[in-house]
Amino acid sequence: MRTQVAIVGAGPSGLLLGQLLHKAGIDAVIVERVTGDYVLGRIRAGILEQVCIDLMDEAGVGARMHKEGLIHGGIEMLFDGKRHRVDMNKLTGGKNVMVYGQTELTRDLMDARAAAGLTTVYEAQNVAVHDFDSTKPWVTYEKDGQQHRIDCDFIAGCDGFHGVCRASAPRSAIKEYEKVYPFGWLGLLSDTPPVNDELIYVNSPRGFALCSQRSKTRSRYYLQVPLTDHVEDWSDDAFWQELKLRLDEEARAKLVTGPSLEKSIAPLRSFVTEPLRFGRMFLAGDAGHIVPPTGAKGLNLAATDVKYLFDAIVEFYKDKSEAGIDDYSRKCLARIWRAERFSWWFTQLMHRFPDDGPITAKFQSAELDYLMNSEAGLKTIAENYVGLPLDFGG
Ligand code: FAS
Ligand code: PHB
Repeated sequence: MRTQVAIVGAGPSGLLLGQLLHKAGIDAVIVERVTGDYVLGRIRAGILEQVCIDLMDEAGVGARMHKEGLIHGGIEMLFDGKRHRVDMNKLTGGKNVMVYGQTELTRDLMDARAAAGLTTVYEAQNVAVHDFDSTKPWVTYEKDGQQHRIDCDFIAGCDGFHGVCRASAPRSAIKEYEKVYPFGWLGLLSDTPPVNDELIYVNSPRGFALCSQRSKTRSRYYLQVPLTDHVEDWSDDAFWQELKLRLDEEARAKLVTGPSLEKSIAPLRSFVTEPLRFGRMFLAGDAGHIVPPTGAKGLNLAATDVKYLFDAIVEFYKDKSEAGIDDYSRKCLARIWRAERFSWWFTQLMHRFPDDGPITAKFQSAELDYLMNSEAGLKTIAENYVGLPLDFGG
């Protein structure tokens, strides 16, 4: 098989890139390790920044997102028993975020790809990438006992943190930065009305909690849990009891509990690969970086990588210029490190670290108190949470 761009991974990064390329008349094939249902079954991000919303519109798949997505102009912070609202819309001159689950965004992209009759090979086994340091890279995979080869001009490594593309880059050419956090997030999805109109980020003596949502009838909650915990250790009742202990009186009274539709524990890490380009192979999304989900940046960072890669590939074919692909890594990393820094800072501020003494909790209280009572403090949270402008810092 021959194509212009071979995309490894059919998560949001791969599907969004494939859809944008299709709209620009550039041919791409996606190879994915698991089934489409398995991809949809992974419950992940919930918050879209404007840059992600705009990209979905540019890809021509934004209709349901605009119909069902919920616009949020603020978030609430709960600490020392008191709630404070961060009015992001006012503090950023009118910017908002949208609540629209990654599952739904992925479904919209999958449906559009299928409707256009584009090739996505699911359950592709032993995917391998070859000769990406030449101008004639190729990808191989096995399916139904047959070995297949895809000759291409570019390989887009959209295969997530555990993918094959980053692992295939020469070790001498890659530098990896990593910080693993000493706790995880236990997430629960339920068909219950959200406890609050907007998200509530909680720093409680028992640990971090987050009250999020997917719609007016579907809620997503998270609890900070020790890394030694297993999801089977947590019954639904135990989850709801612990969440109540971390909330304030008002939220406790309003909380509607119900059976979990999904429950999982996600580890937290900060991770960045430098560079993101290896000849004709480009890493995008979680294949190149991971953030702790505290700042709701993971999916949104993936979207900006895809935008930069898409623009570079279009420029290559339309203008016969390699300027975009030569600048891809630098452009992505500038934005990635800013989001990594915010996600790390917000995680340090809102979680209880097992090795920290009681004084750290006092530092956190003092910092949160300062931030909530300072225009500059509120603004720094707001402008990072809604997403820094693409041209930030020039
Ligand atoms: P993905 O990991 O989503 O997709 C990569 C795809 O590549 C997968 O479908 C995988 O099956 C496939 N693949 C892997 N290896 C392959 C191979 N060798 N061959 C072919 N295909 C291969 N972000 C938030 O903003 N908020 C959250 O709450 C949040 N929660 C998360 C929870 C978990 C457990 C994880 C892992 C991530 C979470 N994230 C969250 C981040 C998440 O949303 C990612 O940013 C987003 O999925 C990135 O999308 P992709 O880059 O497409 O990577
Ligand atoms: C979610 O709804 O899954 C979500 C929202 C905000 C975050 C992380 C996850 O910071």
